[in-house]
Amino acid sequence: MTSGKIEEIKLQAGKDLDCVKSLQELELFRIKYLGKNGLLTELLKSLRNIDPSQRPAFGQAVNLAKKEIESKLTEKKVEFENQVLTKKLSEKEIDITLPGKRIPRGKKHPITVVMEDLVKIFRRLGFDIAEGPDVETEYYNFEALNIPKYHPSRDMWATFWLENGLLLRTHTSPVQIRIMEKKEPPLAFVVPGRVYRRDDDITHSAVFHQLEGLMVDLDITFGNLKGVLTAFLHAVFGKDKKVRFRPSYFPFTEPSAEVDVECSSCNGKGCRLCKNTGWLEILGAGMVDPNVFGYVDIDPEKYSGFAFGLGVERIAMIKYGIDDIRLFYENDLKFLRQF
Ligand code: FA5
Repeated sequence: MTSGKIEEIKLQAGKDLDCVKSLQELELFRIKYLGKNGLLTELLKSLRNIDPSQRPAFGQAVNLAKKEIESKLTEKKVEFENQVLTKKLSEKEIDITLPGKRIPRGKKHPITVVMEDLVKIFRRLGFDIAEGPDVETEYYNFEALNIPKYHPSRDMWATFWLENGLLLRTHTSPVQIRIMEKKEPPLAFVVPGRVYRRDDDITHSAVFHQLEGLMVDLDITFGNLKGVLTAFLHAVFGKDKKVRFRPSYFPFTEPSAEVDVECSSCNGKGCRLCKNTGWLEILGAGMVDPNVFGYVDIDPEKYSGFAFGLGVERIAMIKYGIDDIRLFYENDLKFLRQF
């Protein structure tokens, strides 16, 4: 095997390439010279039969020839592709006077809109905004809220547990603790946020939003709680919508209450959505339990406070007359465009 053979192949390749008339023929050319069993590939394979002292020089010469042929092939390919494109463009006229395609503009999700409206109402009532993490510790989500380990009330929140004792917060109440740890009364905060529970039916979603509220100061009473929440409910639903406060239980508030609004689907007559009660529960509330103040070093003899946690999806359902909470999260554009 000599370098003469390489020159011979290069010469032949040059002639062959001149005769190539299309991209398909170019592919056949590539296979003939550079393919798995192509002429140059075969030459490289024959290296093992050559005198070892001549191998490096021969190998280099074959690789050089390969590169030359490859670069000519690429040139030719670009030439053919340009020809094809020019032909296509000349056949198909583009009417540049036609109007362009309109790209639809995105909008805020209805839950974002409702959340922003609710926060605005509380801003007007003098509340500040705070936020906390979605991944919480057991301490903030339960313990410091007066829910010790193995306390049956932990079952009120079907929890998604993570590793190392962490969890996805089941409510925005842990942020109450984070605020009170850092700040001294007087306090008035709302906390918008996403929360997580192992729940799934027409009024319960596994991921949903709450707006937590906390007010702590001297002489705060249940009357203040009722006054603030009534002002809020009037601002959201108007003065005519029926609402009711009813006694309830939360480990971190005493006394506790829940607030229901007349069902939007049946106007209080009773239906599948309100489980025939005529009411939809929108929030839990109460006076901060003195035990909770104990965890954050606030003197319960001096200060008192109220807290509440409202379900943003529930309020959106009542406002817009939606009878299945899961519709908010199916990403059906036909549904979402209505807002
Ligand atoms: C709580 O989460 C308490 N942290 C609320 C609270 C805060 C009470 C401060 C006292 C003081 P509850 O589990 O009831 O409470 O949830 C509050 C509201 O969230 C409910 O009234 C309801 O409107 C909404 N909610 C509860 N679970 C779901 C769910 N799976 N999907 C959608 N909304 C829900």
